[in-house]
Amino acid sequence: MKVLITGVDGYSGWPLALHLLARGHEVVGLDNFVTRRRVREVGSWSATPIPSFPRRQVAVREVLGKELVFHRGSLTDWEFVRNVLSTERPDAVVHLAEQRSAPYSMIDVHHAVTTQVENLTGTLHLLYGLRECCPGAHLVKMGTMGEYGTPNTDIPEGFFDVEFRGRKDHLPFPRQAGSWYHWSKVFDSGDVMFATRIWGLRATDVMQGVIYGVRTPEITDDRLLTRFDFDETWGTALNRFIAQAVLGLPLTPYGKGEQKRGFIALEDSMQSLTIALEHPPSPGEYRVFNQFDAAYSVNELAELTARVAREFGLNPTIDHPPDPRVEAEQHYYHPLHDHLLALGYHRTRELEEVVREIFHDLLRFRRRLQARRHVVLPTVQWRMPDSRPLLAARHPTAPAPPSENAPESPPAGSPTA
Ligand code: USQ
Repeated sequence: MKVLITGVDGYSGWPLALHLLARGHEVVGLDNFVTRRRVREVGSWSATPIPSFPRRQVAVREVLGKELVFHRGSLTDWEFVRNVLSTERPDAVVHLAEQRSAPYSMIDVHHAVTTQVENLTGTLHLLYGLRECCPGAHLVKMGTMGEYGTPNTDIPEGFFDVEFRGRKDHLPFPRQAGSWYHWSKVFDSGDVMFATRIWGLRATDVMQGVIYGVRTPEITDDRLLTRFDFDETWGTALNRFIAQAVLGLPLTPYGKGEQKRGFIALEDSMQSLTIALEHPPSPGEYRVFNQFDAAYSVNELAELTARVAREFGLNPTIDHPPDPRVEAEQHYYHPLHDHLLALGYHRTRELEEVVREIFHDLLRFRRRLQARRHVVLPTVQWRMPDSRPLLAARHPTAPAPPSENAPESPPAGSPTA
């Protein structure tokens, strides 16, 4: 099968290209390298050294003996999208080319607007491009488990049966995203679902949990490594905890640290996406996969990281800085994830062994972490600077609003929710 990967230079786009090539698929990649530029914008870099894309292509040729065709450009450019799709006519498109950082989208109005305009424009261009050039192609769209938020009920895979005032229906499960970034994915989901309905396109919307790990079986040479971000904006909590341990900094589960998320190893994420590709939906079908293996709280991640760190002679402490995000710090979390299992998916990697593997790699690149240690602590705030009354009104569990005589702002550093 011929697969177009948008965002092929990214954290999961790159190992997916290697994996599909190794399985004998034809792979075409597309990217505009904006993640590399934006990581530089926040003063950081990947802990793993990432070669330029032409060098990556040479490495693929030399190590895997395969050709990776590449188009440089942005999905926000309609002519570029139409040109790539009409030239390549792929059987499937895996759409990973989106601004993927929640904190980046929360920096200010410009970052919020850029995130939503870019993400939604890219998806709409792809949908129109598919309609015009290859309507039979299967779109595998990277969404996020964060679209659902943390409701006090189980979370189905996309849809659920509902009965209201005596009438029943099968409807999309409510979305309650937690950042402008996560909301962009919600809007994307609506657009993809609508396009399947009106044009008969076929699509899989992948509600991806947090991915962890730097290695897949195809990454047998350092030139094939994928990126590893650890700064406050681009690094996920687990990446940051491991980097903090290597740097001798305290680990930072925010607030109470009982925020739970679904997780999947990089290698198993590749397996899931491949299963989705090799079992396409029917024309007109919009299906949703909740793609994760197990849920962990950030406290559990911090404790596991500290335990594995000790095997490497490191002895990190665990700190609990105030949560810079507006999110439930303690909540029920039970999403379902049966659709992939029904297609033969099985977990192959355990969290602890992968954390150990990451330590092995990061210790080799310790100097690169040290050179950027100043970007690890959180600075991006979700809430208004003076937001206690607003939060208290919306969240019954938030501290009571200050009395009229109290100072307008809480003292610096005090928890606010
Ligand atoms: N967190 C900490 N300490 C830190 C960093 C984060 O406690 O130092 C907490 C956050 O407050 C949050 C949780 O860890 O409660 C997860 O945050 P994260 O930065 O690891 O991940 P998130 O912002 O949710 O986004 C990541 C990817 C995103 C993907 C998403 C999947 O960056 O692209 O869509 O995971 S999911 O979380 O399922 O929505």
